[in-house]
Amino acid sequence: MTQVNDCKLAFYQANGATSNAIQDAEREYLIAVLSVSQAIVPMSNQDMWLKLLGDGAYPDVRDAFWLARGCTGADRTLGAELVTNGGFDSDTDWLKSGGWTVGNGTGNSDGVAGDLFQGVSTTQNTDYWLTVDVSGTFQGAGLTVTLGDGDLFAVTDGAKSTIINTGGSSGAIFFKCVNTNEFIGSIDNVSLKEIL
Ligand SMILES: [Ca+2]
Repeated sequence: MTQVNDCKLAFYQANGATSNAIQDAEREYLIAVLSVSQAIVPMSNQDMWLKLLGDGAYPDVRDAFWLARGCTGADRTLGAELVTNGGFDSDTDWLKSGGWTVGNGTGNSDGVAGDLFQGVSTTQNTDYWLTVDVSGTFQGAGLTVTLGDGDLFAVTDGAKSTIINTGGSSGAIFFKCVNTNEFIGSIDNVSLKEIL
């Protein structure tokens, strides 16, 4: 049994996947939000599954973990906010390509392939705590996020928090609809802080 901050590894299975598609993880983990001394009660929430991606279509993907329910940044020591206008209060600060727009207080993708991004002051090979609210429909790789040239995450609906690493580059944070209609929806309340 492995403790991860306030969570436990509660369940593990190899899912018999036959491809390295990003939505088809080769190994899956379930993290239960309880202390070590408590019994483990797995929750029937897809967000609790941690999917370890293979080295197929996304060879630079390492461990893509979405932690939900209780695994928040509150138990971490975090640096200053690095994202400007993470609430999309105005159509400023974010750069857009393809079908991305900023309006109605959110960043919005109409499904045309492209990126929503901004430069952030980060350090190479460093972990950051990313949170974002996501709402929309997903196909293929769905909405993906990158920081520098490091981790790439597939994002699904809901309020998301995760560790993201810059890899060998410092620089921008990207929200991507890589191919047509992979993400149609909106994001809001983007936050990125260094894990100190
Ligand atoms: Ca907003």
